[in-house]
Amino acid sequence: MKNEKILRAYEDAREEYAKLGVDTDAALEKLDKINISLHCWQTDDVAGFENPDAALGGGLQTTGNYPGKARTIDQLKSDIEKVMSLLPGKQRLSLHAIYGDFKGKKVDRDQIDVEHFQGWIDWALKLGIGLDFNPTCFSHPLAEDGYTISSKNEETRKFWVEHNKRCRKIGAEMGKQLGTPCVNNIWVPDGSKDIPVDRYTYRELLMKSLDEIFSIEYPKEYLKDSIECKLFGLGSEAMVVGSSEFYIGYGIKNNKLITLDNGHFHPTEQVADKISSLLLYVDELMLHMTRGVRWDSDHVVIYNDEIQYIAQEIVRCNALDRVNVGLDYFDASLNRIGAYVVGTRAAQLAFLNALLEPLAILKKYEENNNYFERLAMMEIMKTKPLGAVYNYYCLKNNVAVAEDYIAEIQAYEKEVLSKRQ
Ligand code: RNT
Ligand code: ZN
Repeated sequence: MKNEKILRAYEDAREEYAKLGVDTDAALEKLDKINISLHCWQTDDVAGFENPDAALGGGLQTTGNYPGKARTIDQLKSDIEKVMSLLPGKQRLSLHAIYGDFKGKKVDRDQIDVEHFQGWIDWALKLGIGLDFNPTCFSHPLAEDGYTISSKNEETRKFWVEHNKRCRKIGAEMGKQLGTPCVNNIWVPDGSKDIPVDRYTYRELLMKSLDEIFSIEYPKEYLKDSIECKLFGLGSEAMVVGSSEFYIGYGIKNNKLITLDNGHFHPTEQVADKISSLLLYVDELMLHMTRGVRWDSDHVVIYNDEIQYIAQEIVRCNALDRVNVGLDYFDASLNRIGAYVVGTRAAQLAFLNALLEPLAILKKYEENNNYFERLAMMEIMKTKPLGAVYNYYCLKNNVAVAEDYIAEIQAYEKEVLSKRQ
């Protein structure tokens, strides 16, 4: 797209929004502060570097066999750098514990330490980005029976507690060295395929393990602890130990961040509606933005209603500084760089859309019971020139505008991805 055209379109858009009392420049400034955390695991279908050919466990499933996935740390770094070069604004990277630099040695999960992630920290420092972290409580022989930190086998439970403790230590070190707190997000697959009779003991064990894991305190400027619930997974259809009620209870009692993955609820449940309630009880939230198609399928995020409602709710609650935004999906059936760029841009669009809402007008309508007017204005906003504002944001950030990024990704595929074995 021609630069003058983009600028002209932006000028028109700015005027149009200004008529409704909305300042587009201010909205872009706020958007710029949302550093979306890119999940490293879309680069390689959640394989990691312990053994890239190991089977994915924990009820997670990638489908597809698109060529070019990252098989080494250098490839992953190169892919993420490419992704970031195609995105306006600044991002973070969220690593899973299996993505350490193990130098070809077998380092079991209860043995990992900062040294295995120092290379990542150095790289992040060079790029000027923050890192987030995730214990990997799946794809491991000791997770095969479906239970990790809620296991009734004491040895197994202890193993996973140790893994989680080490992850917090690593996360805190990332936060310390990088000068931006690392969100360490705990998600465990623990659950039962068929109807259990003793849910209570498993949940009691989960609570006990979390207490042990969190027994060491780290400064908030280094580490933020987050816990992620799930309704069901493949092989845990009848019960997930870490349910929504469990983690909301635990999170409120212990002031932990609650992670809301919008693929982890009943399909008709609106995750957006949970935000205002949780924000009254915990300091911060973490988002795993994803797209479930009929189930928790983790399709690439698109600019759909669900994502828009979530972003709107956060902005309407004036809580941008209390919500850590991350992505979580893994589609192996398409160019993985493209998957990141499409998904991250969709999330950015959702936040921009939310920031361009004429909130003062809408609130006034609501307070005066002008419900037709409120509904009409929300409908009218749907066809406002949001794209023109986002294009301008891309131009300002020197990244490909609109469809121009498609060709850039195709070129990277030709030059880099297609040459990988
Ligand atoms: C699984 C959770 C979890 C994982 C990642 C890989 O259902 O969403 O966040 O996707 O840890
Ligand atoms: Zn998730």
